[in-house]
Amino acid sequence: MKTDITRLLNIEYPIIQGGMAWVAEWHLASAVSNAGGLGIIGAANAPAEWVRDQIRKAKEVTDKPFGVNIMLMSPHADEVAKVVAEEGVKVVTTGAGNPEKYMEMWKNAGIKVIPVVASVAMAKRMEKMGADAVVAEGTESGGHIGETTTLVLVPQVCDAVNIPVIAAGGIADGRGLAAAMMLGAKGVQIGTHFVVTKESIVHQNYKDCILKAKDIDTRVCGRSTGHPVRSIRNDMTREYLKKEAEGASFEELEMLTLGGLKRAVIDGDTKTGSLMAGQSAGLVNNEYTCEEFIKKTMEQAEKLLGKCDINE
Ligand code: TUI
Repeated sequence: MKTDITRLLNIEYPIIQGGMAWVAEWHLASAVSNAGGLGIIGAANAPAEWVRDQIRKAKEVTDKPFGVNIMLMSPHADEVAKVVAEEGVKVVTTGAGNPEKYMEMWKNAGIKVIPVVASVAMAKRMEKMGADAVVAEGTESGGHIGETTTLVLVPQVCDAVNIPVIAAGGIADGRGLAAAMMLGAKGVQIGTHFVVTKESIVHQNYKDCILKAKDIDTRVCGRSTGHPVRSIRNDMTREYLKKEAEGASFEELEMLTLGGLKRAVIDGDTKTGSLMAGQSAGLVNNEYTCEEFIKKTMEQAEKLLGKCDINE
């Protein structure tokens, strides 16, 4: 399936992997790229030299394009922004903020820039600033989220901008991909399903929580602090939401989530860890390789779309 996104990014399938903190490292990113999607290394809060090392490791095992996600709240964002330009990364996605100040440097380095947005206003602003595409991410997503659902955000963003739109949030199979295309998207970003793939280095306990999760098993913590984060419900989310309802301070709440993602991903601590995942966790029931998952998703989507290439 060729779309504006496969052509823009020089990839086979219009599937890009979410830039998930701790999860999206070089093993996963290179596996997704080798399977014909766009793998992404998630810089999250990591230092710039860690990101440089990850980029070099990915280059050793794939000659396909891959990207780096820059989490704009990171204290290292300025240095990471320079590293991606120095290392000749082909695509940058950004999250949790406004990447305007880096745009000129990235464009001069020939990087395709794809900000993740959660609103129409931000999508329009990014187009004006020279973005090559946007990811419109609905509130169904895991991790740091906006308020609007994918079903209503994606068509509104498609109406508002002329650059290609990639849909994200709640997409975990070919039905989601086909539906996103019907809303006007030219591709999808998938996070949660990639967490449980065979190539993902995430602790098995975390994978099992996603595999077992049902439709109603995620919670959003941190609405009161302005940084809402979706994860699978556990002791940590229960405690957090209780404290949040009681009006606990930002510092007190932060104590509960500090280091929580590392506890989940590396230590497999499913009680106090931050098991970030989207509402699509209820749709994720199998541990495929990245290649199996991408092939299965494409086959299902193409069947549903009647094998007609609606984006031609
Ligand atoms: O960034 C994400 N998802 C994330 S980042 C993250 S890292 C983290 N780690 C530990 C605790 C908390 C966070 C985990 N998940 N998704 C992309 C995204 N970007 N969603 C929403 C936005 C967004 C929000 C506001 C994009 C732009 C924006 O604009 C703000 C502005 O400056 O106008």
